[in-house]
Amino acid sequence: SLVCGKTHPKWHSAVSAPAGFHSNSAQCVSRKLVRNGEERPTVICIEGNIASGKTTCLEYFSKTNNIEVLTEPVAKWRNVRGHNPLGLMYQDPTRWGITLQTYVQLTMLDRHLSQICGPVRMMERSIFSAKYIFVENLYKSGKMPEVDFAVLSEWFEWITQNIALPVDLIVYLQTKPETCYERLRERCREEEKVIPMEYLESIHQLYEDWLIKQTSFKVPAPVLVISADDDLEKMLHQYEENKERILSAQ
Ligand code: D5M
Repeated sequence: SLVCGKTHPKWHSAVSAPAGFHSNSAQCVSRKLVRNGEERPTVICIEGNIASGKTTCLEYFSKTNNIEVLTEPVAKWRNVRGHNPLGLMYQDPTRWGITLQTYVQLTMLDRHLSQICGPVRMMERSIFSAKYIFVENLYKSGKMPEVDFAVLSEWFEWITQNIALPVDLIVYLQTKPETCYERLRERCREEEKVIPMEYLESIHQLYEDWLIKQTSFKVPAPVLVISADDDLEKMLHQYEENKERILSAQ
């Protein structure tokens, strides 16, 4: 079982690639870590502000062999048994923030623990940014009652202290909030029409404090920063240039 009392399970390193994969190309050379006889992939989390271009990055890497790409479960956040907690949170964050964040935490945990499908796993965001960026933002901006924040924090601490959620590399797509604002307008998602520039600025600042200054919360893995304000073509070029570095994350 993945739950193992108060301590993290111990991972034992081994050298070969997981069964079914060849270890002779850069994409495949990942550590094989064994816990209770199980293997685990190298885990890379793509982080960045709303509409920072994470999807483009994930699409690029999804074309590479042996990479399992896990997108954010946004569809679930927009429809849980006919309800739309994402939309509700944007309409009335004080009332519905805890509802969305409880569900985000569950669905992100599910992503982290989902069945292994290859030697490298690339995830869109993580349970860590959900808490350190989005929950923190709701609370700090006075939109989440203290009791809601306390309950979510207890859940988060229990999860991260009792369940191993290994991350080997964080790729931070660093953007100007203005760039995200433009991209957000372009993608035109109904719920997001109410997002003001200040919201993107707060999220940006929280990301910078966490991943660049590293002054706010524990950073679970080394950070690779990619400047992501450029247009699509230039971004694809940057991913190409950084590909080997990203995929050899250990
Ligand atoms: O984010 C997709 C949408 O989901 C966007 O409206 C931001 C929102 N989002 C993502 N994570 C959270 C959490 N944890 N709380 C509240 N809202 C969240 P995108 O950045 O486009 O992937």
